Amino acid sequence: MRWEDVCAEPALVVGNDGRTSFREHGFLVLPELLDTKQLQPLRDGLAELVEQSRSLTASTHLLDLEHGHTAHNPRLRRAADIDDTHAAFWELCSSSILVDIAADLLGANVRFREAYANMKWAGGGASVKWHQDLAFYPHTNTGTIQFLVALEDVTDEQGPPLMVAGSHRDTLYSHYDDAGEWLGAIEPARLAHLDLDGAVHVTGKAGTVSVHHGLTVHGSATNNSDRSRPMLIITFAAADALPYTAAPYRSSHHGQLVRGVEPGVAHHEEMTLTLPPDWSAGYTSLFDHQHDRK
Ligand SMILES: O=C(O)CCC(=O)C(=O)O
Repeated sequence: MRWEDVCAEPALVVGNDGRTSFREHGFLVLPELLDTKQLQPLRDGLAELVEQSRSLTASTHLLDLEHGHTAHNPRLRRAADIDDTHAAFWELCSSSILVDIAADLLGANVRFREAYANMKWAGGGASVKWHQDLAFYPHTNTGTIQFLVALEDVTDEQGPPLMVAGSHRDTLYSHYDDAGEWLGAIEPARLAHLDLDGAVHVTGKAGTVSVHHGLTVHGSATNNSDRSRPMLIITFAAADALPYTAAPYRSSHHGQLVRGVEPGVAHHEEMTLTLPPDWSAGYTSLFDHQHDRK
C-alpha cells in the first residue's frame, strides 16, 4: 500500500505524529507499552522453552544454542516460531495492541510473518551485527515492520537494540561478503557514510516496545552485564507485500492475515533487491551466520 493510502485511515495508536516520526526516522519507541500482567505469561512461556533447551546438546532449527550451553547452565540464544509454543505468544501476535500499531504503519490489511525470542544472556550474550530485515525476506514492496518487545528492563550495559535513524531511506545493502558468502549482516565498510556511533539506543523499562521499518539498519552489542536481556521479535507485512523467497521461519501461522481482508493485489515498489540464499534448503539462525561460521 502506498504511504498516502496508509495515512488515509486514522492512526489509532501512534497518532499522526507517530506516523510522521516513523516515516522520518524508520522506527518508533513506545515506552512501557505492555504492563506486568501482559508480560508475565510471555515470560512464563519463554521460561518453558529454556527448560526444554536443557535436554539439547546441539542447536535445532527452532532452538539455537550459544557456545557453552549445558543442561545445568542453559544458554538458549534464540527460540523461533514461538507463536506455535504458547497461547500467550500467539495472542500477542494476532490480537494485541501490536496489531493495531501494525495497521497504523502498514495499512488496514496486515499479515503475520514470524515471531521469535532472543535471550541475550548475562555474561556475554551475543551481539547482533548491523543488518536490515528485508535482506532476509525481500518483498514486492518495503511494507514490513519488526517489533522488539523487552520482557525485562533494558539498560545500556545489556546490549540494547541500536537503530540508525533515517537509514531506511537508503537502499537494501548486500548481506554477502565479496566472495559471495552470506554473512547475515552488512560489512561495516558499506555503511561508512552512516552515523553508526549516533545510533539510537533503545533502553527502557520492561514492556518497552520498539518497531522499525524493514530497511532500517539496526543491531545490538554483546551483553556483558550480569542481567539477561530477553526480547521478543515479531514481524508483520502489509498484506499486499508478497515475499520473493522462502521464509527463514514458517510457523503454522506464517502468512496468516491478522487484520483486514485479503487485498487480492500485490503492490510493487521499484528497487533492486539482492536475494538471500534459498532458505527452503534450511535456515539455522542469524547468530549462526553472523558469528559461528566465521
Ligand atoms: O536482539 C536484538 O538486539 C536485535 C534483534 C534483531 O534485530 C533480530 O534478531 O533480527
